[in-house]
This record gives sequence, structure tokens and C-alpha cells, in this order.
Amino acid sequence: MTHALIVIDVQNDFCPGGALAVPEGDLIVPGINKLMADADAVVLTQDWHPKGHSSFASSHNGQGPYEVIDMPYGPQVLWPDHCIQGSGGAAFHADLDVNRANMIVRKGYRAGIDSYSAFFENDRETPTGLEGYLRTRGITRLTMAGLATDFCVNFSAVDAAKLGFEVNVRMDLCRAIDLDGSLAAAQAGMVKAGVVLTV
Ligand code: VGL
Ligand code: ZN
Repeated sequence: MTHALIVIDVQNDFCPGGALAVPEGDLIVPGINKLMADADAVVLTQDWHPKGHSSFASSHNGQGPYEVIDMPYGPQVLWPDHCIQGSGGAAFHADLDVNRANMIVRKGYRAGIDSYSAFFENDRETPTGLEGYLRTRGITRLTMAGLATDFCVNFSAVDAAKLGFEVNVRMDLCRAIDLDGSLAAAQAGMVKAGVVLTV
């Protein structure tokens, strides 16, 4: 059985001091680096938005961050501007061992659609290509860690389980945004999808 570590969005904007800082987001970096040694493949994901992205509150008149709007593909939380392509905020945390990465998947690069999951954009059907990469490498088992537990980790883990991968989320190496109970909902949804949560 071939095993990949999927490191979700360990980027400066999701760490303390960043534009969409996740509390303690930086604390998970050393533990994630250690996990890389046990993996046959290491994949990093990188949230990668153009300026004026439709998931930014600043792109919608009269709307503020963390409000929810209806997009053609469904409800969308509006975020502070973050992870702008090529910016320091979009860069990986300086201590993340990026040299170990075999593959970097960028997502959220289309102006009109967000992408929480490493597998599908928020229309839930446009693929990122990660599934093909993993399958052609014969990978069946995934360990996931990163930011944020309740958004990009959650969507990635549930999609992976639905696609038939065996998925373990290292909750101890994830941190959450936690909007209106989103962390509890994410945990329940991951368990329901068959994801194993390691606390
Ligand atoms: C994320 C909100 C917006 C994440 C990305 O990485 O969980 N959350 N963009
Ligand atoms: Zn984003």
C-alpha cells in the first residue's frame, strides 16, 4: 500500500500575523516536517488566488468578511483578502520543509470560484488533478494535516474518502478557523465519510 502525506495550505496568511490567521497555525509545522519522513509521496497544497478573487469580501459591495453569499455554485463564505498569487502571504511557512515535496497543488486560482478541497473546486465537480496524480502513482492511503481543519482540510479529507482513498487526518497537526460551530460540523462530517481522525 502506497502512502502519501497531503499538507494543506501551510501558508503565511493562515499563520499568526497573516491576513486570515488561524490561531496556532504555525505550531503544527515541526510535526508536519517529521511526518514527511514516513511518506512515499509528499504533496503540498497552496491556496493561490488572483487579486479581486470572488471569495474576498472586498470584491462584494457592502459585504464584510465571514458573511455568506450565494454564488452560482452554492453558498460561499467571504474572506479577508488572502493568499494572493506571488505574495509573501501565499508563500509557504518559512520552516515548512518544502524541499521534501514531490508535488505542489495550487487551488483557488480561478477568479469566479473558490476551492477549499485539494481535489475539487467549490462547484464540487471541477477537478484539480490531484486524484489523477495519486492514482497514477499507485497511492491508496493518505495522511492529511494543515490549515484550516474546518475548511480546506475538511473538504479535502471528505472528498478523498468519497473517492475511495483510506484517509487519516492528524487533528493534532491541524488548526481551525471555527466559525459558528464549523469545527464540530467538520469533525462530524469527516467521521461520517469514513475519515479516521487522530487526535
Ligand atoms: C482556506 C478559507 C479560505 C483554508 C482557504 O485553507 O482552509 N480557508 N481559503
Ligand atoms: Zn482561500
